[in-house]
Amino acid sequence: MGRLPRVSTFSKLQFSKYQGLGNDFLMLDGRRAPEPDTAFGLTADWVRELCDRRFGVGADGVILALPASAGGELRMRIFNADGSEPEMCGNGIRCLARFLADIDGDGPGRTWQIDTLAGRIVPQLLDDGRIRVDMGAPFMVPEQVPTTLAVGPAGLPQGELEIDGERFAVAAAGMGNPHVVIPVDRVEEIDLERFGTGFEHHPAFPARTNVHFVEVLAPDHLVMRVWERGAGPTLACGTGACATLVACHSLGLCERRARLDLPGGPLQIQWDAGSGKVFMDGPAEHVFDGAIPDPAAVAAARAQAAQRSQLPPTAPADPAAAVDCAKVCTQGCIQPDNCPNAEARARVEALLGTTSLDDLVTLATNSLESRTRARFERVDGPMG
Ligand code: ZDP
Repeated sequence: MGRLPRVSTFSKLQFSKYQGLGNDFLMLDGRRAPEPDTAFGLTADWVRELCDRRFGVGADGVILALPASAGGELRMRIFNADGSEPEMCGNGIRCLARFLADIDGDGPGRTWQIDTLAGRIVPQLLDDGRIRVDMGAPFMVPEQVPTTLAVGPAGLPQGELEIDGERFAVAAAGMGNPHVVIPVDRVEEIDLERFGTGFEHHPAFPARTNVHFVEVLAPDHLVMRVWERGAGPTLACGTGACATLVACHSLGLCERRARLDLPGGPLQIQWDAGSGKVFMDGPAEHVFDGAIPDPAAVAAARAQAAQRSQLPPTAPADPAAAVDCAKVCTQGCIQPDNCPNAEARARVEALLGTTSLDDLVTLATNSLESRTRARFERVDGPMG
């Protein structure tokens, strides 16, 4: 895993970090992105680098706010820490609502019509600062989860699965993304590392799955532990909490409205009998703002570097042969395959290609200021 390149070398990409019950995300605002589908030049590799908690910024995922794609106000794309792109995310869409409210200065009552791969999702800012999300109706038809488990007596995909020699009675439901729910007597006794990945990659789930062990404390109070598809153990999963309530109510284990305790804190979930929709209430908090090197600029420079490393070693530069680009290459480089200044030119092109005029001016001003300061210090000794 490569190190993230220095921000100062490339133009910057502003991001903000938000978390919902410790499920944390890097938010990028691309609502005015000219090319939404390639906005930010994000690749799976780049998402993995960013989300790495030691070599990167660290997060469970990356969320993009983009122009609408299906008649909504905007579109949300989410990427898991492993670079995969799931259909929906519950804690993430609450973080997105809080992020937009913070940027645009929205207050309680504000709702957003958000297009996602799981359809239209509608978060609303509540008076107490939490966010209520209309998560839509759950998916309980095997193909829609997707799962190969057949619909059982409880009206949703059910069955027995064996993981690492242990048999578990499970149920499955979708919230646009897949979830397997495993009722157990005591969640804290479950070896998540041993069983989590086994369920995530079980053939009964062709698109992999999120995994939730749940213990019923009371008809309106459940406690769960989460192993997420593409992220591993997390402190909370909003779509998972919704799927867990739907599964547990269908199995007759809880009411249609319950508090779900996750390692990161509680969510209030309600499965409305009339509309068939699931509603989730929970917090979302800003953590910090930062800047990362613009992936497009880094990719361009890395491609250049890779290209250069393939070039046959150039004859040692003959100073006599040194070319003054400014004078000679006015109509473009005269020896593009062997230009002694290729490195500098590539960096300038990358910088010019991805830096706004304002940023360029700031850069120039800063460097002029620091050079002037240095000159004065050389002449008169350090400034008091
Ligand atoms: O479906 C998946 O691959 C999930 N890992 C997506 C992220 C879900 C999330 N944790 C949530 O809260 O629903 C953001």
